[in-house]
Amino acid sequence: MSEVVSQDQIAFYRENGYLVLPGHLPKDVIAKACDEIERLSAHATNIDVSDDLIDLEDSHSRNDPRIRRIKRPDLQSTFFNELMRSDLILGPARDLIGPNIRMHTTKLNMKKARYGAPVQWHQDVAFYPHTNDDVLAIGVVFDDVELENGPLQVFAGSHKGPVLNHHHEGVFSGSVDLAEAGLDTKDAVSLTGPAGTISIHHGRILHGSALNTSPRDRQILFYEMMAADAFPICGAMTPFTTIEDYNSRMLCGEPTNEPRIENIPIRIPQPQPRKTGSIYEIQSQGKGGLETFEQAHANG
Ligand SMILES: O=C(O)CCC(=O)C(=O)O
Repeated sequence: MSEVVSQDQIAFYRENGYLVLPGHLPKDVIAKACDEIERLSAHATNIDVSDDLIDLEDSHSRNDPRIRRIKRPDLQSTFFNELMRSDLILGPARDLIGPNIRMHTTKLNMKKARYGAPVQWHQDVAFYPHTNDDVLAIGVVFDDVELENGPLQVFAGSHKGPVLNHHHEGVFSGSVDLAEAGLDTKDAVSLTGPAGTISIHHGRILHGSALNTSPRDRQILFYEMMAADAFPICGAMTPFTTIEDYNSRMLCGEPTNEPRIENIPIRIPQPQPRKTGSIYEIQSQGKGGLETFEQAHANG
């Protein structure tokens, strides 16, 4: 018996590697989340460079604050921490990867109107390979998301394929060259929906999102998690200091020290690039770097 997701939806996720639950969050939760985003964003007016709390767009200044990402909202906000532990988020996750779940990380990608940064094509497990495939990310959108404001895009079914090359000139660059992989953006599915929609994507699905040149924001919060018996492979970008610290990231169910090992494709994200602060910084050191708003417009 599933909690939230129907058997058909579970079958869809297994086949395609993603699932969208439109309008999943109630309106009062969305309103509170927007207040929290505003509160956490205020910090940007006091900083010139990215720090542990906020990742800034290159064009940021204190007078014209431009936030690319609010880092670890679960640590900065009781509200976002409680939301992560609520049935609204864990119900669908349990339906897909079972009762014992550990958090990997959280992040709130802002993609603000007119300049919000793109995220190049990648697979999450290229950053953090684990011993089995029960790894997923839940994306919660706080704006109506349509084609124009940079929805998350996925290649349906790619979670069943290999982990693609995420290296550039011998160094991990966190991004895939679509042409090299024989893929075309036009074949990607855009995960759109009204504010409060959640998307769930498999750790191995190829995904990314475009620059937001529209007049509307697209703020998305990712809760990344895995089955408790999925353990990071040596070399993964998963912080692992002690088993106590690792187990403190349990979201529900019981931890284990018996990893479940599956015969799945794996690549190790090593050697690491010079700057590793966020996916944006990692990808900016790859082929072509990150396209900025100005470059996109210069290119028409
Ligand atoms: O914000 C997005 O559209 C995608 C973000 C993403 O895939 C990531 O941060 O790993």
